[in-house]
Amino acid sequence: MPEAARAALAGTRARLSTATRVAALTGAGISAASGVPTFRGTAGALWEDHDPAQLATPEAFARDPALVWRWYDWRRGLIANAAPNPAHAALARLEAWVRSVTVITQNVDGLHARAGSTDIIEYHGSIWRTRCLDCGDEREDRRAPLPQVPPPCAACGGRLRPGVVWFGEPIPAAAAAAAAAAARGCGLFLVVGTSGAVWPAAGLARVARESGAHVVEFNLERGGAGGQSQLFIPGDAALTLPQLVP
Ligand code: BJW
Ligand code: ZN
Repeated sequence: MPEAARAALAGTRARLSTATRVAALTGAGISAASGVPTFRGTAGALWEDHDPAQLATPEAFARDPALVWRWYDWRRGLIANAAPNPAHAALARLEAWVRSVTVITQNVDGLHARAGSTDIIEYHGSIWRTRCLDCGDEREDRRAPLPQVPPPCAACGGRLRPGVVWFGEPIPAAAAAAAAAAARGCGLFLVVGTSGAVWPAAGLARVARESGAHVVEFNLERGGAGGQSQLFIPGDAALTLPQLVP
């Protein structure tokens, strides 16, 4: 690890030793080492010639629900067979060090919970939830693969959609409020494996910084904290986060 990164780790460790509230904003990069594809960049491979960011839209779903459901079914299978990696485990371990650790995740994969984190805000929803467009029924469904794609609503037989947040849709109010409160109330704000391309999640680092938090970014390349990070720790989060929380 380069000297600058080593110094950034030491600085972050010093902050951790006095912190009482830590918040971590995580993105697809934290699950990359678990084999879950990211959305953007070289690691984000196309799926059957489709750009993932183009599929995660209400327009794509309205145009071709079967296509979008096949993509989600494929991802559900992938995630069901994936395991949390050492980066998820390090954030879970942090709870033994710091009184309050809130994980604000943009990921829908549920891997933070499987790693043992207990205070998780699923900012963009969950791939394991469904919502009926006809009767409003919401429930968890962990079957992977789904027996039928698109799946029918178990309550009314109507049309289901994945319980996630697509472009142009609001962040669920409770998640948005809890994330803003965590960003405002923490002394240390970790930004892990996100491109910072998607709002309003991308604005949370600024909220934290303006409320007095120290902001530290973990990523392959700097930028996910939108210029708000005081420290940057380069590299695979599955290697760097465990060095912060051994
Ligand atoms: C590693 C690594 C390793 C890799 N270790 N690092 C300005 C203000 C507010 C909103 C907007 C705005 N401008 C535009 C908007 C609208 C829009 C938006 O942000 N668009 C941008 C593209 C410009 N935002 C929205 O529409 C949001 N809603 C909204 O604004 O509502 C307003 C409203 C109010 C009232 C009524 C109605 C509307 C909703 C956004 C929803 C995003 N949804 C998705 C899909 C979720 C479901 C699913 O998973 O299928 O969320 S899109 C996708 O992007 C997904 C992700 O959570 C999200 C962020 O991606 P992430 O996690 O950052 O991943 P990548 O792939 O981009 O980056 C990976 C990073 O990891 C890279 O940096 C790598 O370097 C790094 N990395 N390997 C460490 N091993
Ligand atoms: Zn229904």
